[in-house]
Order: sequence, then C-alpha cells, then structure tokens
Amino acid sequence: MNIGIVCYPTFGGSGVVATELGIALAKKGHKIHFITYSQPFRLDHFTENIFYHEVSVNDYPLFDYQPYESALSSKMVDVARYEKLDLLHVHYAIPHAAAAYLAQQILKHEGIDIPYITTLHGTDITLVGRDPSFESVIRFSLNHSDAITSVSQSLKDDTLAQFHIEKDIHVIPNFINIKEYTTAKPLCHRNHYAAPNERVMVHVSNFRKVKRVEDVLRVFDIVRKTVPSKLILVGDGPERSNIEKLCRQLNTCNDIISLGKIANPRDILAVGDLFILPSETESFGLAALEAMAMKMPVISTNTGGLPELNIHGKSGFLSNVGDYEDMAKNAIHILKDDHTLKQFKKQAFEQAKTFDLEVILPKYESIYEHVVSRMAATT
Ligand code: GMT
Repeated sequence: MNIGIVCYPTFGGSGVVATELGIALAKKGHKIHFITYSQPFRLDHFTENIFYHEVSVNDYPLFDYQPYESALSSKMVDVARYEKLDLLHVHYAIPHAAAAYLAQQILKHEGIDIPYITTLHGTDITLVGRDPSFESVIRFSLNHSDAITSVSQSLKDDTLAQFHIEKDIHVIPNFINIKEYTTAKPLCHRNHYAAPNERVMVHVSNFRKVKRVEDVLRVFDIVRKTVPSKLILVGDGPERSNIEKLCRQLNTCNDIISLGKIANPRDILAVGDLFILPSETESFGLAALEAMAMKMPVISTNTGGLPELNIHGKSGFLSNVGDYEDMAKNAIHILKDDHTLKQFKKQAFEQAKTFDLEVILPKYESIYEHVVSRMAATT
C-alpha cells in the first residue's frame, strides 16, 4: 500500500509510534510518505520505501498565528494526488484529523477518494482535548474519520466519556520491536555511572508537568537512603529547572545524572535496574514499555493506560498519583536483593514481549485493508 503518515516530529511518544510504525510498514514493502513540518527525530537513517515531505509555512507578518493547518491540508492533498496514496494515517487528533478531513474533501472534488485513519495518543484527548475551544472540531473530525484507533482501553473510555463519538474505536496498544532490543549491543557502560554495589534508577520523559518528575526525585531520595543508588534522568522540558532546584534542596544532585534529550534512549536503558514513571496521566506509557523491553521493572502510577501495561507485582508496581512513599517502598522491595531484582527483570521482559511489533503491526494493517476496501466498494 501507499500510505501517508502525519505526526508530530518532535520528541514525544506519538511521533515515536508513528515513525516506528512507518519504518516497520516500509520494511514489509509498503511505501510510506511522512508528511510533517520537520524530519521525525527517530527517522534518522535511510530506509527503502520511506519518503519525507516537509510542510513549510511561510512567515507572513500579517498573521499573528501562521496557518499551519491549511499548509498541512494542502501538502496532504498534493502528496495524495501525485504519489497516489491509498490512505492517510494521522497521529494525534489536533489539528491532524481536521486537516485530513479537509484534504479528503478537496480530493473528493477532484474525483479522488481517500480514507483517513485517526490514532488517538492521549494528551489530544486527556489534556488539550479538554479545552472546550477544540470540542466541536475534535468531535467532527473523529466522527468523519474512516477509522479511529486508540492506544489503550483507558483512552478509548476517556474519549467516549468526553466526546459524542458515533464510531467504533479500535484499541491498538503501543509496540516495540523486541528483536532490536535483544540484539542491540549497548554503547553505554554501567560502570561509567554507578559503582558495582549501586543500583541504577532511570526516568525518561519530556519533563512536562504531567510527568511529575519531582516525584521521581522524592522516590529516589527515599530509596538511596536504604539501597545505594544512582538516578539517570533523560529528557528535557519546561520542568527541568524546577527539578534542578529540587535536587539541590534534597541534596541529591551528586547522585543524579541528567543527560538531556536522547533520540533513542535504548543504550541508557541497558544500564538501568528500575524505571520510574509517576505521571499524573498517561494514556499508555511508551517510555515504560521501552524500559521493560530492556528488562527493567517499572514503578508507575495507576493512572490511564498504565495498568494495561505494567502489571502490579509482576512487571513492577502501581501506586496512586503523588504517593511517592508507596512508590519508594515498592522500589526498595524490587532493588533490595539480587534474586528479587532478577525475577522482576525477567517478568518485565516477558510482559514487554506481549507488545511486540509482530503482534501489533497486523492490527494496523487489517484496519488499513478494511478502510481501503470499504471505500473502493462505496465508490
Ligand atoms: O507523553 C507525552 O508527553 C507525549 C505524548 C505524545 O502525544 O506524544 O505521549 C502520548 O502518546 C504516547 C504514544 O501513544 C503514549 O505512550 C503516552 O502515554 C502519551 N502521553 C500521555 O498520555 C501523557
């Protein structure tokens, strides 16, 4: 198939899922056209069957806000028309689903019928989507999607509770290519970060408020008093300076290594013992899945889709949002002796395997086939 993928190219789970999906589909022989305003950050190497189309918005002084959505729709029309796309797959509802609807209508006038699929990733519904100023556009563009997918049952439930959706929403979880995780030779050496007697805790995020990175520091502060440990922080974002302030207040900075943004943190995850994700809300938690694929158990909150990924007492533990004392207690339980840690590492990996690309990719392909054949039958 000839597939157009629209996503946010910057650091963030939805862009990662869209890019990895495109790469995996291209390897299976599909032709993938990424349509974004800059090169997706994980699309950093040449892959046959992948094409990149940049959406550029000229800066006109007339506008306070440049009309990105119109430029995106025009680019989708262009790519669909000349590359003969079979379908458009847009990741993140705002503004991609509305832009896809507009592109679809323009193409229809030219006698070209093309379906669009919208994948919901979370904050497009749980945070941004709660803003009433977006309500009618989200509802309309979802109801006119030829198919809707959501990355967890929890996000599906949230979407149905918040918007009047007349379509079925297919749950297709985030995925990882387990082979890449098991065969990779990590570039990073554990002894560079920690002494042999120390454990290594890791957190990866975009340091937005919703990630509650301050809880990561509070958990670490309790854990290191019982279990000698180091904490590696990967990522950057609006909360980073507050986090730096807090580490000075807690006097933990010497045991914390802040690495900033890393496009693919697999090498760092390879040296970790325990991953921590204390988010306020998390529709799935791709960062935690990537950690589990590197055999790291996960301490997370029990919010959103996290309980669908992290199984309490098996791949790690779940706690209420903000209950950093409970998270620390669970972390100590996992880290305190080698035998328990080994057991949890094994169980986390087993759980990650259930989200392998080979299991998840056919679910997207079957939706693609369904919408394309339905459209062919109705035109
Ligand atoms: O987590 C973020 O802040 C980035 C966000 C995004 O939109 O890129 O991630 C969302 O989509 C990921 C991929 O489906 C999910 O794994 C994340 O859980 C989800 N983030 C939130 O719901 C906060």
